[in-house]
Amino acid sequence: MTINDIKHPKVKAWVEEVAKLTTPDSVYVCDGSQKEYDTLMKKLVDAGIGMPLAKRPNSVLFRSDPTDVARVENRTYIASKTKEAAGPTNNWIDPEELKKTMKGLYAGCMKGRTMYVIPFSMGPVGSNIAKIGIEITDSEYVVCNMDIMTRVGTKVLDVLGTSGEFVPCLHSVGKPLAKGETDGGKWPCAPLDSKYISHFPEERTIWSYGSGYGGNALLGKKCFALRIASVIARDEGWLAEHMLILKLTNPKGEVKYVTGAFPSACGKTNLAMLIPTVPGWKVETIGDDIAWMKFGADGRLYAINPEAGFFGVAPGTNEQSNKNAMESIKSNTIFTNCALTKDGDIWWEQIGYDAPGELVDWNGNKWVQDKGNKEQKPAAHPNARFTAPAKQCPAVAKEWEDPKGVPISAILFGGRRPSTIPLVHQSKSWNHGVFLGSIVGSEITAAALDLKAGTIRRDPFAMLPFCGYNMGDYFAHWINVGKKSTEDKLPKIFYVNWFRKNEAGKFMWPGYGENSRVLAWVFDRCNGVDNAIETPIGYMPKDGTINTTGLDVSADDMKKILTVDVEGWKKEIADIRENHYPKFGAHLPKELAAELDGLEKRLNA
Ligand code: O2Y
Ligand code: MN
Repeated sequence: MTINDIKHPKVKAWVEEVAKLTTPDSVYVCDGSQKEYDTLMKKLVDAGIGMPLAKRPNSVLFRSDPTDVARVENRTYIASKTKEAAGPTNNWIDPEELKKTMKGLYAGCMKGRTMYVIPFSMGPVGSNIAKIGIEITDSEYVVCNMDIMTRVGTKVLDVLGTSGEFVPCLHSVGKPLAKGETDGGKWPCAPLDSKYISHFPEERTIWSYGSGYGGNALLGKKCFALRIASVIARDEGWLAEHMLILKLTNPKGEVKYVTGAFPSACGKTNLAMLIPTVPGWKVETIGDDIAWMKFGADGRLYAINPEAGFFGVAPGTNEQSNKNAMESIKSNTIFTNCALTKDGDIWWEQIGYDAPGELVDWNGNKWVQDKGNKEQKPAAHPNARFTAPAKQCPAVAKEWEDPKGVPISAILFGGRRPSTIPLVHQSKSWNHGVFLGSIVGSEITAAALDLKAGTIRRDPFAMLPFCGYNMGDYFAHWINVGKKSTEDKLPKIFYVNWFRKNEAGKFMWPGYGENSRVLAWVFDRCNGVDNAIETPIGYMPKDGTINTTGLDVSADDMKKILTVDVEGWKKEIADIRENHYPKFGAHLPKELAAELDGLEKRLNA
């Protein structure tokens, strides 16, 4: 389609304005068809950027530039009118100054390229929880990924009509081409210090420049569905969260829906696709990363997954850790920064089998596995990814695209916490649950490249990199959401920790499918089963109410991970008081200060 097929005057005017600034060779409006996807993918393959995989039908491997391998948190900006509106946890730049800088970068930046206009819906097209965005990009790789991750094309323009609301999302890889110049088989992007991932919350606009990778470039995901949507949700009274959504069915066939917020690299995708080890229980997937939740007329929160695909971390994904993900990526999948085998398949660390002979690593170099060499660089980048359609997941729930969303019974918070936090505890109330969300923290792993491994980073609600406004005001929004309904209708809130370690540094809980034992306890708790005791930190499992049949955890370890660590919690409180809550100043809701005091009193009683 061409610009003339756009019937929405505001969209058309914006597209024309961007084309004038960025001077592409041509402009193309995406219809979202398979033919279009195939044509663009062929263009990428012909340009030597994408490599078709003989072993996986309709699947292609990409290698990015080594400077463009992950979200760049230190180049991500919330450019609200004031610094205070962005709050203490976001990078802020004055919006006018930032626009001036970026307009300078955008001027002529699409020379030699096609400018693509992608109309996309976050959420089922036409759902009253869904929202529409228009991404302009000069990257065919981005169009193909957006095709998988969102709903793209003519159907979206139809819903938008001539006056519908949309979020403008402008993206360029920041690598114009001179006359006759090509990318020469290299991933186009700009140097690190001219990458900008910018959000203008008051205008509900996104400008991204210089990166072609993941969350920096697929603007429907973290930029729109979390940073901008969290601002819209605050203004409209709903929740846009960094949460998986799963459907849990008990042996009697009763169903409950659960969301879960876990910082990046805590296994959200694995939990969303879990295969229970407890007989008779079933987990199905609604979403693995983002949940938008709105109140229904019945006072319950209903969640949709705004995405249509999975952008999952490849290393560590295998038949044991996530069989459903392995099934989902057998075809029609885009792989980025994985290693390539001689016979045209992908390989990555912990894929479950040794490298089958000589590989080409994510840098494009010959790589032969040397298991004796602990210093050997990985063949796949630690943040290598697969982009796969959600409908290919064998565990996807039949209602995953229900435009009404699914009613949520429980919200889980969690993080990688080697000590203190028990396997599971339930909040005493909504506000106490908001307190638990506000103190979420996680041990840093290698995946967060710009942070020191082994330390705990507080990541409230797992939204630290994704909240589009002042985090103190975000806490207040959660408190206010609780006032819109009653405790019996609001989801119950739990804090889980799969990552407790013993003195020798070994995990005490096996995780993965065994987490279904905790999900079963949560389910029963939501059903009013008498399976908990009240403790100073909240409700915890009564002895014997977590099913341990066939579980390989000693009684001693079980006791340790299900006991209140009073001294550990006292240290936690001191850290929250001294280092965490003061950051939010007057924006910290008084309800959370009261919850902290209450917890301390109960622990000292
Ligand atoms: O590194 C990136 O660009 C992607 S980060 C990501 C991708 C999928 C789901 N979650 C995340 C995250 O960082 O939370
Ligand atoms: Mn995520």
